[in-house]
Amino acid sequence: MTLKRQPRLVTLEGGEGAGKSTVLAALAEALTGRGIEVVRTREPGGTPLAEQIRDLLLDPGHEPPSRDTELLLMFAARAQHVRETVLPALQRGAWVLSDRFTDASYAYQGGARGGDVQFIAELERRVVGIEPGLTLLLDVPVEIGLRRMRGRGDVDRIESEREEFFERVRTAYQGRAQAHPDRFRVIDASRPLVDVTAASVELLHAYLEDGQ
Ligand code: Z5A
Repeated sequence: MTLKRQPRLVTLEGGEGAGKSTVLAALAEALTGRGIEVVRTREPGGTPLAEQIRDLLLDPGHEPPSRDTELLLMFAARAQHVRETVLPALQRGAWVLSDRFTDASYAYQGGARGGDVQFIAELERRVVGIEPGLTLLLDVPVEIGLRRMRGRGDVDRIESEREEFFERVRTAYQGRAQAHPDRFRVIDASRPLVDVTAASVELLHAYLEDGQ
């Protein structure tokens, strides 16, 4: 079973402090400015149940999940998100902008935690079944991203990992982008946020002009 590409599903990926939140808002504005209906969402999360799973995964107050538990909870949340939020929106003709999607599991649970990538691919095929038409990877050196993130205050369970962990996340994301050049666009997110946002919006416009 192959993944069904969804041209109106656009995902944002990147390490910590890459600027995804700001960029996502600008992309949504660019689409609504063209009269397009947009659903903004995130992973883990995006439905009430998936948001509860997010809390289990990220709240440092809970028992730390094992590597497999973390992976399976990410996919449990994603299964719910895809069925209850993403697919219904796409089916009615809306665009979906998601702050992270399956590539994050390859980067964090695969690359950084050393999980079995074949198993992740199997879960992706069986549980998700779809892939984005466009993925913007906001790529920032780990040191810069962590400085930004820590400057912001509260850190969740995964954010409190060591620097090497985030280096592995970055390397895995870069590998995903190289392996899927047809849907990935890599943006240098070490620049000022206004430039990162402008570059991202420009890529979205180019994607729209290409007729996706
Ligand atoms: N996770 C996983 O392990 N597996 C999965 O399959 C999925 C997720 C889907 C989600 O938490 C966590 O779950 C995430 C991956 C894991 N873990 N970590 N760590 P989240 O959604 O809360 O975490 P996040 O996606 O990393 O959020 P973030 O750190 O907030 O990233 P961001 O949205 O890219 O950053 P931001 O809020 O836009 O910016 C952060 C700060 O940096 C803020 O103060 C900005 O003003 C500043 N910033 C951003 N860009 C710039 C630039 N260019 N210049 C200056 N300052 C900047």
